[in-house]
Amino acid sequence: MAASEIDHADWAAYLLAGADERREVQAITKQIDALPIDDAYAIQAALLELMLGRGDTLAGAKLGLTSAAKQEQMGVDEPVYGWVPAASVLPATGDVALDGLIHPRVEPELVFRLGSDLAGPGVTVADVFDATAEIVGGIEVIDSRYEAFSFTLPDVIADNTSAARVAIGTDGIAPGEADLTTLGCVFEIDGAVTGTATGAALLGDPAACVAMLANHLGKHGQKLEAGWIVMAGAATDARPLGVGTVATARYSHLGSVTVQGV
Ligand code: 0L1
Ligand code: MG
Repeated sequence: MAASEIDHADWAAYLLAGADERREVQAITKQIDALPIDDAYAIQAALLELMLGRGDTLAGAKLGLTSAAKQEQMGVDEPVYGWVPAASVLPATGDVALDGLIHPRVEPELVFRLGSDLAGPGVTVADVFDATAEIVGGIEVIDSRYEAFSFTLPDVIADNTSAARVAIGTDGIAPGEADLTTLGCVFEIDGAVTGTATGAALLGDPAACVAMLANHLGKHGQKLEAGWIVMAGAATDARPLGVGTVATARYSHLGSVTVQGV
């Protein structure tokens, strides 16, 4: 199939069926000649439309692949963004039911909760601070719908950047209360440290990641909205979440977030 003939709604339904039926699907790029990035985001938008059409609402947006650790783990070299459905948001501590997921992994996230809209172009780090009500820690559960968690950049964009669940911490700080570039995270699986990082691992500054997303969305007439959460991306690589696995992200200034696979 040539790129110009890509049916975005069809591919979105293909990915959603994989998620619904809890089965891996073949990467789109293994089935067509080329998947341009714009088409990949169009599939992602169609996927979101399907989810919202079922009664879900939008809780926010996410960045992915904003750290060297994640880019190296997944073999891709640029950041991506996706959407956070409200049904995917979990409390700071608790169980993650694995019976609805395919091959989940967990990763720590810095999360911005917006108090006012952020509309690009021209959004700066100072604007992000002005628009942010609080910054909290989180753990994202990612779950690629693709076979063996393996994909190219356009594939993962189409698949809403592997978004599946996110547990959001409660010990937030106001912007400016701590230096986000030196804010630390220790990520543990079953009590063993698997990764450590500071906010600077996220393209130098987590707030700059959020500004980048607002500016990118602004080019397409979209904005980050008041009340949304915006995930800046993982600073460490992601780890498998199995039944009984306990994942804890301990943040300086932001308390801890713990999830357990059940
Ligand atoms: O949130 C993320 O970093 C996901 C980006 C997509 C790559 C992946 O599935 O790890
Ligand atoms: Mg993530």
